[in-house]
Amino acid sequence: MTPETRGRAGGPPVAVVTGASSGIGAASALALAGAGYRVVLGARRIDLLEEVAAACGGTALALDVTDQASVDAFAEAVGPVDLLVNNAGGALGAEPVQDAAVEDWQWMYEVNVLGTLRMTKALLPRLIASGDGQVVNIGSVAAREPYRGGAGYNAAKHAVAVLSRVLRIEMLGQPVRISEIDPGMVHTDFSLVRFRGDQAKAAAVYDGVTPLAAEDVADAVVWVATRPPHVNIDQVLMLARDQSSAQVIHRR
Ligand code: 8X3
Repeated sequence: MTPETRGRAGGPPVAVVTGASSGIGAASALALAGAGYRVVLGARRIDLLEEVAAACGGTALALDVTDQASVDAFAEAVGPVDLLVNNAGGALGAEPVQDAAVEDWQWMYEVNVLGTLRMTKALLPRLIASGDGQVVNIGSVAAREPYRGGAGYNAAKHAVAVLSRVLRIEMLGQPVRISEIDPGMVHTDFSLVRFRGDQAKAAAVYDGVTPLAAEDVADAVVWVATRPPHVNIDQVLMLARDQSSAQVIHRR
């Protein structure tokens, strides 16, 4: 079923994408617009966000998922929603547990876990009311396997995965689907953020590897979103051909 045959009478279905100013969020907003959705884009960097929104004919709204007042204002401005893509997230630091900064873990928990919770709580009644609602949570291979230096991000993404799976149980009997897409290495500014702007460290992550592109993950978002209403794609693990698990990577 295509999005054109879904949504409310008289208009296309509405997709909300968080973290939509760059990377997987921006690519997903563009791809969903191409698939017939009206897209509402949320992110903190409003200048960048407006450029992406213009490119996909969508609406840009300032959003900081770590701030309840910002989430409330965003939700107030959105209107009806059919699809929520919880993409805002990220990693900070790759230190061993012994050297981990508690503040880094707090930020990762806020943006990945509580951000997903805040957005889901704010929009779930409208997703139910749509008659065919969906939540797509962008997770990570880090939600599946622990890796050296990954504890904070592993913990946060494991928590997002658990949230997805519990919500899946709780939504049984409601017209809402819950999906989790877990990418491995994707070439975005993910590593630049993780390594606090250190270009050399960020580049080394992708050394000799062809990682996934943000558009590859966006493809999966569209595919998951456009299955017929009775089909729930629960989990998608997607890795580059050069990567077989979090730490098993072929480098040329
Ligand atoms: C990003 C994948 O392996 O760098 O979500 O944590 S990884």
